[in-house]
Amino acid sequence: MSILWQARFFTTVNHLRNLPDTHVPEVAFAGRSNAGKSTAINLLCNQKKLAFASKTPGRTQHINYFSIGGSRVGQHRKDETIVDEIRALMVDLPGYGYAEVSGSAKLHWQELLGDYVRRREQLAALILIMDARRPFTALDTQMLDWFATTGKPVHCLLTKADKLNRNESANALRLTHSILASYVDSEGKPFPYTAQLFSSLKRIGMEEADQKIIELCGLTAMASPALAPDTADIVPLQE
Ligand SMILES: Nc1nc2c(ncn2[C@@H]2O[C@H](COP(=O)(O)OP(=O)(O)O)[C@@H](O)[C@H]2O)c(=O)[nH]1
Ligand SMILES: [Mg+2]
Repeated sequence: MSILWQARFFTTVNHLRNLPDTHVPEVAFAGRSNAGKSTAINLLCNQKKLAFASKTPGRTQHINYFSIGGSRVGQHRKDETIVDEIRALMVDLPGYGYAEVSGSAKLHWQELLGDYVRRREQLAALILIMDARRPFTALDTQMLDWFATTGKPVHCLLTKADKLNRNESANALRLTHSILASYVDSEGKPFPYTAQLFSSLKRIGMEEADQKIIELCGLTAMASPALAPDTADIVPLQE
């Protein structure tokens, strides 16, 4: 059981000015619409309908917040004592690149996404969801370029890996690593960017994604106390 299974709906936001006044780390999920973002969030949180998954892409034009830790937050989110118990937030960003969204609405959302990822201080990391068959479309690159200005970590989930054979999967991952490695800071140091293969259908990469998200949310110690080194077992060497 993962701490992500505790995730519950927190709030929906339509404008940046309405972003919650919370102070816990948030990890945002971004990706082209239809890349498999909602399905991945639902699977990782072990809930069927937490994030809205749809065969009609582009319909979820809101920023949806899910909280981890804290009870009854959905019903009592004005109550500060309860908001204080929240440990982290998962943020489901609107999918980009949906062809049938009108020009002005598309622009509104592109700008909102760009502003959010560049300016939101609480944002600790980005999970970039890309179809493993076509990673780094122009809009994915734009998202990464925006976020790169912050120097914060990115973890890429190459989804629908079940559609690729072993060789194709390895190539997709290699391509992704080489593109990520091209992001360096002013001293030439690589950014903290990682990537993995993922499939909601075949449950490929679940454990790795779970651990990575928990780590990026700053919840590692709390989530897996059993994995902490047991110092009692370390016997000093005798001379
Ligand atoms: N084969 C396969 N299909 C998937 C996978 N994840 C999602 N899908 C399908 O891709 C479509 C879009 O998924 P959705 O999660 O709504 O994408 P979103 O727009 O990024 O939130 C749906 O028809 C899903 O059933 C996967 O891992 N493998
Ligand atoms: Mg979705």
